[in-house]
Amino acid sequence: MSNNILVTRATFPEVLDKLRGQFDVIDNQSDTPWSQSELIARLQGKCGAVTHGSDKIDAVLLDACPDLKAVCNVGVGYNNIDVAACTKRGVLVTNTPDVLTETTADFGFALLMATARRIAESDRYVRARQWHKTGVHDMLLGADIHGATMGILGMGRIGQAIARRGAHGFNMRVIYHNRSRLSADIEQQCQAHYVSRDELFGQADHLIVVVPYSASSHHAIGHAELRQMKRSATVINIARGGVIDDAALAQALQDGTIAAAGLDVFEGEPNVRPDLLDIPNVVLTPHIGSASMRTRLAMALLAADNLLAICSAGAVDIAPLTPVNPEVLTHPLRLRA
Ligand code: 8YV
Repeated sequence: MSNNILVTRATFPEVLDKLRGQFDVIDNQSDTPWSQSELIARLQGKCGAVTHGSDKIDAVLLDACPDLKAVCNVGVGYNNIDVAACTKRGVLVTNTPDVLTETTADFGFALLMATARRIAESDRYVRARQWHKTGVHDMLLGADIHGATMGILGMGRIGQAIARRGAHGFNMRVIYHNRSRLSADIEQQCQAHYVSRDELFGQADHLIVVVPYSASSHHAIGHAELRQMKRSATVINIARGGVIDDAALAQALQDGTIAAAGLDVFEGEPNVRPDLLDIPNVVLTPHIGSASMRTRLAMALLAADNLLAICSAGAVDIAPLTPVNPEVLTHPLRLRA
């Protein structure tokens, strides 16, 4: 096995130091985006890669990079990777769950509060020197968080962490919809009640979307779902662009179908629909859900540790910490030699 690896985006010095202890590393500290063909060219002769959401790892790339054995993504989501194609070719995929759960839940809550209480709009108002009279009784009125009904679409680790914040910190009624219902124990810990999709959209005062992106969650929220919601409702997307139909959302915000939205992720990011940029009742952030100093470092170190576990010279047990397709391990003949 070669001892060469690729780190596709800029990362922390301590992550590179750790990797350089074992591998010959090609990095991208200038953070220049690479096209698919540039990525393929740079992956030649590499046994592993630390990848990011912006890297598309598909069958074409895998076939063009026969030495590649491990794809260690920095992120809990991995919809940039064709996992089935990796598994078929014996390529291990890893992600970075757990280390970002609480940080991302904090952010989801922050975005909810900023949206419902119109904080970004208020900031723009003050900066625009429009605040001329104090004590105006109906200035920038928003919606309460405490005591409201929080709807969560997608009840994985991050959804559960948001539910705990809502139920225990803000006395919210928490309802959720998920592919599968949680155990009674976890429902109890989160104080969360399972409801149908229709009930979720119909009852939520604040809807938080935390469902992973896949073909089946594409446009899970579009015109029809938005029309089911209360006119006073807010919608928060910290999952992935494409789970919400952004065009339908923009229209719903403009015509008052819902009250407000907070978006950290977008279809086609970093490009944002121009109409969203001009709508006042939407808070926009540039995909920073996991972006605390400590968590981004922990994510990158976990990706590095996964790569070390898989590709280290002389590794006896190939045991990545957080594999996405561990079935590759149980078919050692399929693991690329
Ligand atoms: C990004 C995320 O991956 O974990 C995920 O799935 O979406 C984020 O944390 C982050 O931008 C790291 O590059």
